[in-house]
Formats: sequence, C-alpha cells, structure tokens
Amino acid sequence: MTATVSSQSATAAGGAPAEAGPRFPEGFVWGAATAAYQIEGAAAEDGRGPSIWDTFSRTPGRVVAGHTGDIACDHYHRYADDVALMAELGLASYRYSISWPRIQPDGTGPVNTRGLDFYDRLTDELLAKGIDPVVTLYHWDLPQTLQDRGGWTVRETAEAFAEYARIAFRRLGDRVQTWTTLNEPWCSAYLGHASGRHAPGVTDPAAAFAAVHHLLLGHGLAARALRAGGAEQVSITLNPTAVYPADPDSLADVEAAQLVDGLHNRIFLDPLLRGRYPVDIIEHMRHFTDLAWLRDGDEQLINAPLDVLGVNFYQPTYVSAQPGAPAAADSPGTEGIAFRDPLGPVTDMNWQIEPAALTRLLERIHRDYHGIPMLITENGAAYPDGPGADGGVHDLDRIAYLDGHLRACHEALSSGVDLRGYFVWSLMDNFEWAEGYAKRFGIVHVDYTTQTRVVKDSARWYQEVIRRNGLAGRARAEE
Ligand code: IFM
Repeated sequence: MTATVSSQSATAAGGAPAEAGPRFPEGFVWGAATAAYQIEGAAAEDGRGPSIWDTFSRTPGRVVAGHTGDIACDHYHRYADDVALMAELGLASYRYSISWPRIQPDGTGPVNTRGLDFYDRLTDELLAKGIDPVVTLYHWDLPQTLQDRGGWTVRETAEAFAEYARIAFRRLGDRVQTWTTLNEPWCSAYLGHASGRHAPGVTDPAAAFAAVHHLLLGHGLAARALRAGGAEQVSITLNPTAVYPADPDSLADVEAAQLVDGLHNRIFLDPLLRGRYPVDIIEHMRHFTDLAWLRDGDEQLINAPLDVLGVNFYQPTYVSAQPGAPAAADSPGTEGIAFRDPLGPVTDMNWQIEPAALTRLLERIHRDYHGIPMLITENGAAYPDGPGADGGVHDLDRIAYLDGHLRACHEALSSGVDLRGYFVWSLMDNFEWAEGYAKRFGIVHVDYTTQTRVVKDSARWYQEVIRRNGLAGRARAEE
C-alpha cells in the first residue's frame, strides 16, 4: 500500500493566501517510543532477574557518573500516569519494549508471571485510552545468565530468544498486533562487542560478527514463532544510516562508502529481505572470522517474511579512504577508512543534523528492497534542556529537528515510499545508555529527583502535528 500525500493550501483569516504545510496520509500512525531498561526502574522488583545492563552500569567507568537504570523514570510504578500523558498528547500508538529478564529471569526456563502481569497492565491501560501498543521484544537487556553462557556470540541465545518470544506472545498476542523482534541489532553487535561502549562491553571484531549473525538468527526464529502463534504484523527495527563519500568525486571515497554501507546496512538488510548476506561483506568478514557460525539454512530462517521494517534514524555518515587508519571503534572491519567529524549543526550527542539524509535513506531502502513498508520507529534529538523561570521547557531546537525530519518523511512519501508512521524518540527523558541521564531526548522532561514530568514545548508542538495530521506552513517571503 502506498498512501497518497498532499500539501494543502489554505486561506488565512484575512483572505490572503497562506501556505499550508505538508499533510500526511490518512491513517499515518503517530507515536512515541521508549525502552524497558531506559524508563522502567524497579530493577529488582517482582522477580526480575539481572540483565547485562545491570552488570555493565554497575561496572565502574562504563556509564557516565555511575548512573544505572535501577530507578530510571520509575515508569514501572507510574505507567498509568504516563499513559494518561500519552493520551493527552493524542498519540495513536506507543512503542515500548519488554524486559526479557522480567519474563524469564534466567533467560531460559521458568516464566515469571509477575513480570508478564506488568505488561498486561500496561497494554490494557493503553488500549483503554485508545492507544495502539507496538511491542519490541529485545531492546538490549539480555538476561545476564545468557551472557554468562556466551550471549549473542552463541547460537543457544538465538534459540532461547524464540522461546521468550513465544511466551510473550502467548500472554499479549490477543491485544498486541505489531511485534518487533529486535531493536537496532547493529548496536547490540558492534557497540556491545566491538567498541565495548555498550553492554556486555566486549572488544573483539570476531565476536561482533558472530553476534550479528545470532541476533539475525534469533530474529528469524522468533519471527516464525510469532507468525505461528498468529501475530498480525511482524517487524524488526534497524538503525540504517545514509552513507556518503566525503568526496563524491574520489573513487577511493566511494569505495569506502560502499564498504561502510555493507557493514552497517546491507549486512542486516540483505539477509532479512533478500535471504543472502552480501557477497562482498561475507568475503570481508573472512579477515576476522572463519564464519563457523553460518550454517546451511540460516539465511532462509533470517529471511522470514516481514510485514514492516522499523527504521531508526538520527544522523548520516560521511567517510573517506585513509590508508593505514585503524578501524573505527564502533565499526569493525573499517580499517583504512576515516569517519568524518560532523559538519554544521549538531545535537547534544554531537550528531550531525541532516534531514535530507533521511529522505535519501528511505528512498534507497524502498528501491533496493522491494518497496518494503516502513515505520520510523525512532527519530529525535538530545538537547540539554530543562524548565526555565516560568516552569516551561522551551525546546525550540528539538522542534526544529523534528519538523525537519518530518518534512523529510513527507518528501519520501511524495516520491512513493511506503511509510506508515512515525514514532518520536523519546516520549520522555530517560537513561541514555553509556551517557546515563546526561542526555535528554524526551518531549517530556523528567526530574529524576522528584520524578516530576513537565511537558516540553516540543510535545505540545507534536500534539498539534498529530491533531492536524501534518505540519504548519513555512512563513512565506514577502513578495
Ligand atoms: O536511546 C537510544 C535508543 O535506546 C535506541 N536508539 C537510539 C536512542 C538514542 O541514542
């Protein structure tokens, strides 16, 4: 299904023609996203077992200021108020993740029904307020017991993941239509196993590639289990990036961009949507691993039918050839390539702001992967904002970021991309992984001492976008 889009014109009160902004297709889904470990807190409550992020955040030096997700936004206890806030903002959908160690404290074996009860309550609360739940099964909080047995570097974890998916679906499948298996396996594999900036903190390229494969295999096995259980929509969320050669006229830079695209994007997209790892990337990985983990039939399992692809987008990537350069810490296999520092405006994460890169990325995925329907499952910006003297949070820079990226989505829709919806990251400020609470992505501000929520101006702006199913017109230059 490709929706039609419009850019309506309107007449201003005084009768003068006013430029109206882009409108989104009817049924375009407006949502917000969060993840379990980043907001729930209640880390040791109701039988939850430890995850790799509990271990990692307790390890000195891993997370800014020693922050942990022990309390986070206390959403575990405040979920009803948070859902009321979502309803007030007019969200049609809410993307949350389930904490595997709440459901199976050891990753396999006994099911902790009190953990399932929490997601039952949350789901019912959402539905009672007319908000459609979109569930992610894995947003990085692997049960520590599974890590102790090898984590994502071993096949057993992929098999355990399918069983966990079955358990979660059995409990919530009567109310949740959209099931996302993994969030950003690139991060789990590369940040977790190459640079070690994320849990479990491993620094070994071979382990990173093994993790890529077992995450994808886990997705394939879980997707089958979900489908067999009757799931209506099965998806996975990736964080693909638009990769550009720093100098488009340099053949060496173009080749560097192709390799980075392969290691970042095609290594996931090709097996998922074409049933084969890209040949150039298989050959490249042989420099680091014997690929013993790749068994006959695995690629077919990974190629389980997908109803929708989740796309998380924040920033583009620019690379150039630089003979002799070591691999970038987060990107194993990129020896001889330099990643350019951001140019122009950046967010508080030092991430380059370039909305046009999102349009280009969506168009490229649409073109190369059979027009797969997509959802923007995350997009947003961190800024160091907080309540001012009047008590409000006037986050104009975040509004500008979101506005620009929504226009980029509209552009993609206009060129025929099958984009079904947009989820802002994030509903509220939360635990930003290795950055702890130092980076604020929320459209709702959280005071971590009092747990007070303050609706930022960006949330009010988003509320208005949702209400009109579109963006405001841009001021017209005087003629
Ligand atoms: O906070 C994260 C989220 O958990 C996954 N995607 C990127 C966000 C911002 O870093």
